[in-house]
Amino acid sequence: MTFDGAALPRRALLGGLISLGGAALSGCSQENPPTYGNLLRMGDDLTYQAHRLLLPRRALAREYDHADISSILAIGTVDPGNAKEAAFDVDYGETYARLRSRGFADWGLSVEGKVARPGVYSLADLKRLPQRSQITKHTCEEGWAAIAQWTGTQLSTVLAAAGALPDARYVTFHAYDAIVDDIDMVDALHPQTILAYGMNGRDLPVQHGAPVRLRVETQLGYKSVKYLRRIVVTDRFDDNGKSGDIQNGWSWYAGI
Ligand SMILES: Nc1nc2c(c(=O)[nH]1)N[C@H]1C(S)=C(S)[C@@H](COP(=O)(O)O)O[C@H]1N2
Ligand SMILES: [Mo]
Repeated sequence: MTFDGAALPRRALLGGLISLGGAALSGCSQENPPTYGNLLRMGDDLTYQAHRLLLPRRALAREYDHADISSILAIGTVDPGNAKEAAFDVDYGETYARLRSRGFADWGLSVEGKVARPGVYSLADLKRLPQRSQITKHTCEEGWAAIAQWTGTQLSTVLAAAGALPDARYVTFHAYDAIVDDIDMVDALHPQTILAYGMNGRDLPVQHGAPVRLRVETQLGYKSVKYLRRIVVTDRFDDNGKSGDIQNGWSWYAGI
């Protein structure tokens, strides 16, 4: 058999290699999550090490057929322009409401930080880049899962267009509610990590993150940040304070 990591589902790989896990992990601790050493986040360590050591970096999350598409709940913020939302931000919320009232025609995604060509990408700019559609299962940490089709452009394409520098290690996503989250370069460059502007064949609806959200198919649902406003490429880990995973009691690495 030819071993093509990209064609093998992550679950099969993890299942098949699990017996190797103990031996491999005890000998190799060079790959630690950035939360390593934080006693409250020790759960990150084993999952991150297992995934980074055992999975080929491009192993794909399972993709489904159209017939498998199910109705998907909207969780967390469902309208960043509504002041009653838990994570409402006055300035960004008002800006979001204004952008939405104009059909997001003047929305733009700022790409900044460790990039040679920082800039702002309009929806039209993103739609001009090569498109990828994927039917995947969204798994929420609250215990539900649903299958949907997501259409967008690979984050790797945008990072290449912006000229991500060699010392880039993390990508941070800022949303129109107060949410901030980040992923490392392995997940950022994964072929199924996309900036999605379409869902089930239509424009991405407001409750699911309009106009553009992140889809990280290799991690639990909360890493797929909705309502994107700004992306920052960095060379060092930031816990993102009150807006980030750790102070909200979530694992930073939520690989599945
Ligand atoms: N900006 C932002 N992104 C977010 C959230 C949020 O509240 N705000 N909720 C997260 C959680 S917990 C989940 S499960 C998914 C839900 O996506 P959906 O609303 O499209 O189902 O979005 C994630 N991304
Ligand atoms: Mo979630």
